[in-house]
Amino acid sequence: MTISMKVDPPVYMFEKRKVIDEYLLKFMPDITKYPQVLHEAIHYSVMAGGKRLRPILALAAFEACGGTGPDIYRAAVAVELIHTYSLIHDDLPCMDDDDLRRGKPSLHNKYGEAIALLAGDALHDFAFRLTAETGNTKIVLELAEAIGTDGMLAGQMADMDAEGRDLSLEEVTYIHVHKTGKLIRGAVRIGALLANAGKKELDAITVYGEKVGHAFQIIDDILDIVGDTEILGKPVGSDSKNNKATYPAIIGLEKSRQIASELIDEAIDTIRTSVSPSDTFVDIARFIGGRQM
Ligand code: GRG
Repeated sequence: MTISMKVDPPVYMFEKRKVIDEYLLKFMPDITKYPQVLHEAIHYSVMAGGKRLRPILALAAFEACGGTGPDIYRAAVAVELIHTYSLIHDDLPCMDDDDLRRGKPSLHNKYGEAIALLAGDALHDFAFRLTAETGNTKIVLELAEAIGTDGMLAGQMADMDAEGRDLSLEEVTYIHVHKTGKLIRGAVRIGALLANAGKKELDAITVYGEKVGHAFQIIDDILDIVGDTEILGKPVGSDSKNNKATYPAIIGLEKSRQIASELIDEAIDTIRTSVSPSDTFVDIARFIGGRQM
């Protein structure tokens, strides 16, 4: 498989994205209630679009492990709310200072920095409330670990520490695996844990999440150079503007494409040999490998 080829999202992703959007609207706060402006800001960011990749992966893992019942929607929405929270804070002037997100002005541009900060905080609260409502403490812990100081926050901190320094590929990999990979890994594990997956399935799904999560960020680095701002909904060239160490900056575009492609193939192999014969995971991995958005 070549990952420079455009791969459209599989039908599964279109269908589940619609379902996730419905549940997002259902579980988010009432926009007419005080503090309206904060609730509006939350809706603005969450409903601005987005691929809904992480909640879709949580659903796919749940289904592949034979899960049933509605709790998965609370868990999947929680993961998307945390993801949106990370995007809002990542765009702030004190972080990447990006003006565009999901094709619209980033939240602090529209509502100001203070509201953007509080909207992120509120999304964190809503996310943990939703996971707690499932009564499954394993997934509450999984989410906390995915974003904590050994998860996404560690990646963001390492990313900030790296500014103005030349990094090794190993150091960039640490950033990618933590900043982006841990939430994707957490998403599939949350789906599997909620479905009471056995050890063999959970281990395979974990490896799948790690590999597609890592590939996802390498492709993000590539798209920051060769992507299209309109399709991506965020500015290209942000990494070089912010002097970020990326895979292409260290090893070039071709080698970066090759490593991402290998990670996708490995993720597919893992899932084919260890989890039920669903093609959903394979299709999603291929989409990640060939994504233009
Ligand atoms: C939320 C715990 C927590 C901390 C905030 C700012 C920060 C600390 C972390 C930044 C994490 C971050 C923004 C990583 C980048 C991940 C990434 C490649 C995002 C783009 O994801 P897509 O393409 O976006 O799935 P859409 O818009 O489609 O949802």
